[in-house]
Formats: sequence, C-alpha cells, structure tokens
Amino acid sequence: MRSWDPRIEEMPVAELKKMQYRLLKTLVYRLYSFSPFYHDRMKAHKVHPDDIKELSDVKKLPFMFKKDLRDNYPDKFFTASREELVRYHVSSGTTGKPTVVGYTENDIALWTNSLARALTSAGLGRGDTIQVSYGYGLFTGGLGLHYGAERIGATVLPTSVGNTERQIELMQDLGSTAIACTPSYLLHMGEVAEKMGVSIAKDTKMRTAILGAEPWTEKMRERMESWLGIKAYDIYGTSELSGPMFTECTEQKGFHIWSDIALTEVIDPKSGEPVAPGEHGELTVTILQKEAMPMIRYRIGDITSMDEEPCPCGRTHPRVHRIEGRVDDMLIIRGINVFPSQVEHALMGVPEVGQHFQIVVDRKGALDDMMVRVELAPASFSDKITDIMQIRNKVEHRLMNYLNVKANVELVEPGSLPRFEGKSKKVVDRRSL
Ligand code: DLL
Repeated sequence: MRSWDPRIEEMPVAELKKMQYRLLKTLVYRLYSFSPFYHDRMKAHKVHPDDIKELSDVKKLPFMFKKDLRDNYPDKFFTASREELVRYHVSSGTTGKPTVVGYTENDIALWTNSLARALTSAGLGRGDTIQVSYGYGLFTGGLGLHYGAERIGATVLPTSVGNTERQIELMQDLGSTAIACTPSYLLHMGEVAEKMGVSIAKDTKMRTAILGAEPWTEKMRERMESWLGIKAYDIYGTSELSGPMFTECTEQKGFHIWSDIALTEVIDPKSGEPVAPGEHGELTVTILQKEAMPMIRYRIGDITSMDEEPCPCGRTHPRVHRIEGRVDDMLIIRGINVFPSQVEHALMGVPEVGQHFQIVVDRKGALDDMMVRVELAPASFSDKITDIMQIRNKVEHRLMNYLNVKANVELVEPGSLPRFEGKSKKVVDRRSL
C-alpha cells in the first residue's frame, strides 16, 4: 500500500473520530455564529452548538436538502465573502434553478488533496499519463480530476469530452496509462476505437480507468475490465461537496470517505433514522472543513451502505459502497421498487447482449408497463428469428428473477441506442407525460 498522506489516511480510528468531533464542533459554532441560514435552522430545531458533546450528537442537527440550495440561489448560502472566492462551479439540475458552488483557495486545496489521496489509492502517481475525459467547465469532473492528477505528479492530458477519434489517437500517441470519464463514455470510446481498428487492450498503454458521475455495476466492471484490458475504479462525489472526491483503493471494495473531510451517515430516507451498519439507506454528509460552502447533514439522495471494517489496504477511513441509485431514480413498477442499476446487473450477466440499454416505462390502461430495450452483442446479432427469440426469453427470465416484476424485452441492433459523452440517460418514463 502507498498512501498520499499516511499520517491522516492510516490514523487509528479512535484518533480520527476525535479529530472529526473537534472539526464538527468548530463547524457548528462557526455556522451558528456567522450563517443566518444555519442560525435560524438550528434555532427552529431547538439545538445549540453547546448541545454537541460527542460525535454522535450530529444526529441532533437538522438535515439539509437540495431544495435549500435552490431556495438560496445563487450564493445566499456562502460563508465566505466574494473577495475570498477563487472559483464557481454550477451543476444543472433537472428541475428548478441550478446549484452554484463557490470555492476559496483553501477549498480548492482541500478538494485537490482529497483527490490526490484517492488517485494514489487507486495505484496512480508520477509516471502516469492521465487522460481527463470528463467535461471541463461548469461541471466539476474535468477541473477536479485535472488538479488532483497534477498534484500527484502525473501528466495530465486534458481532452475533456467529445471528439472521440482524436482522443483515441492522442491516447496512442502520448501513451495515456489512465483515463477518467463516465462509464458510458468509456463504453462509447471502446466501440469507436474498434471501428478505427484500435484495440484499447492491445494497442494502447491504458491500464486504469477512473469511472463515475453516474451509477454503474459490478457486472459492468467485469465486462469493461476484460474487454479493455484495464482495472476500473469507481469515483464518487457531488458538486455540493466540491465535486469528485472519493475513489476506490486497489481493493476495489467501496470508496474511502476521508473522515477529516466528510462525516457520513446512512439513514432511512423515510424516518431519517440511521440504518444498521451494512444496511442500505440514503447517504447524508456533513462536510467538515470547507470555507465557502460547508454543509451539515446534507441529504444527497444517493442509496448506498457503509462499511467501517478495516480495509486490507491499511487505510482506516470508512468505506461507502457502490451507489445503487438515487432515491428519486427509483422506479415503482406495479408497486415494486426497481433501480436502473438492478436492470444493468441482470442484463450484464447475459453474454449475448451488449452494454447499452434503455428502460422505457409506460402506462397501459391502469397498469405500468416496463420495456427494456437492449442491444445484442455483435457476435449474437443474427437474422435467425429462433436464435433471437431464445435470447429474448433468456433475458426476460433473468430480469424477472432479479426484479420480481415482468419486463418486456426488445433486442435491438448493436450501435442503435443513443450514446452519451457525459452522464447517460437510461430511463424514459412516459407515465407522467
Ligand atoms: O457527478 C461529480 C463527479 C464528477 C463524480 C466526476 C465523479 C466523477 P454532480 O453533477 O453534482 O457531480 O452529480 C452528483 O451524480 O449525487 C450521484 O447521484 C451521481 N454520481 C456521482 N458519482 C457516482 C458514482 C458529479 N460513482 C450525483 N456512482 C451524485 C453512482 C454517482 N452515482
């Protein structure tokens, strides 16, 4: 194991918790004293900073929601003055106003440091050429990874998204050893490369992919690793917390959440109470050290579970497991909860289908109707109707087993579903139209 900052990353858990408590206490006092929003919230909730006597007292503090950010658009939330800000990022939501995040110089340093630890834990460092194919600009992916990669002494190839053929040429010519992008974009890139006669596994030096910004599954990891000859690591973050911040270590068993930066809770989204360790719930984060926009008990809306068991890598910080989906991503089909990631998991276990799929939900009469359109793998594409029927039955069976609800399957030609350069859109829900 190689840590970027061993003093913090390998600190005994009891010390880490003490540090978190100190940071939490300072944060709560600061926000109570200087932020009208938090002051009023805490008063309304009848909690005073003096009530925080130990780390678990975080439970006494009120939750925060995305709506709070929208209602305070663009910057009523900031706890640093305009002169102290060195950057804005803006994340577009599907409804309402976007979220604006401001950063002081220290906030950028903290974010960069978080990524330096994360990228090092995924085995990257000096000598690597990291192709950053996340969007640069208002989205946090491009600049976030860029700063993190430079910090560890790697060479950055800042390609951003798009212009895929040129990206593949540069990947070969400059010998990129790692790529950071959405899983959907890497899939697209792999296909474009094959059309150009380039095998990423054989004709490039690419060995590591840092994939995130949208949900993906273990089965998809298996497929991408064997197809592209890479190790694929999940990376997580949201703009409200800074951007991408946490990556899996080489154990590939969840993201280490740096405890000096974030205090995480997993709660039952309905009751707001903590779930038992290892159970699934909504990730809620208190970001402990940010100057311009700290957050207390922010309900991110992502569904996951947490693991405080020691990691074989030696890092002592807790791990959050792969995001299963968002609270608002969940489809309810005939009363059954269905996450797009379950569909992906089921499909990727069928070798005859490709990587691209789309879920179309409709209402037929009074009933929900779910159709899964999935591309055939090129090797299974055939005009023999009996072969196709057989594959369709197999896929329908598997989906039924995993989802407990019937899905009709339409097998489509390889390459016929939409491709995405940024975050993909896998669900078309026509029920509300
Ligand atoms: O997506 C930040 C990011 C950039 C993360 C690059 C990773 C890599 P937002 O646009 O604010 O920020 O979207 C945040 O995306 O709440 C999750 O729902 C989803 N998300 C991000 N990473 C993952 C992941 C960036 N690894 C929202 N798995 C989050 C599943 C993810 N969902």
